[in-house]
Amino acid sequence: MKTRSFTIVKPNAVAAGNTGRILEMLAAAGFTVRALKMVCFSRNDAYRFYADHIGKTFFGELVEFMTSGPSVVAVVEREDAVTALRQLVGATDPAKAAEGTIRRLYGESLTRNAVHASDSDGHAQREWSQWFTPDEIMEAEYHFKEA
Ligand code: 3AN
Repeated sequence: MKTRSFTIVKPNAVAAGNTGRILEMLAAAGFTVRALKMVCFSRNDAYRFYADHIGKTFFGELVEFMTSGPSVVAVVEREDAVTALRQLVGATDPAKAAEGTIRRLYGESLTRNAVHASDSDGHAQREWSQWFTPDEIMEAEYHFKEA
């Protein structure tokens, strides 16, 4: 069944000019983009998005990084989207990520690991809802109408 996941091209990958290459990898892996935009995480956004990590040793560094420049957020769709996206993205630590994964190619460190991929259907929905209203997510049935 086709499902959706949520991804972020993080500030290091955007700043390095890798957004296009990462979107190309998503398309090549069979993902359809349903919503896409460039955003700047505020500290409040970062605290909300990473609420589960508040208090961890790396949290301060994570907030500094995520607020350091623009990110690109997207809702993507495919068969078994959450699992397929996690596979394409690779392990959290780019040094341990499999050959050919996005983090292996474009990640620099545990924190500056180039992309985010939701870890469950429930989290995916919660995460994209932080950035997109239902109206901003294009449906498969959507057709452009004559003015
Ligand atoms: P993933 O994004 O692979 O699901 P999470 O959810 O465990 O990883 O962590 C969220 C984010 O926090 C990671 N994408 C990474 O940027 C950062 N992070 C996780 N673990 C560490 C760590 N040990 N040191 C520094 N940053 C970390």
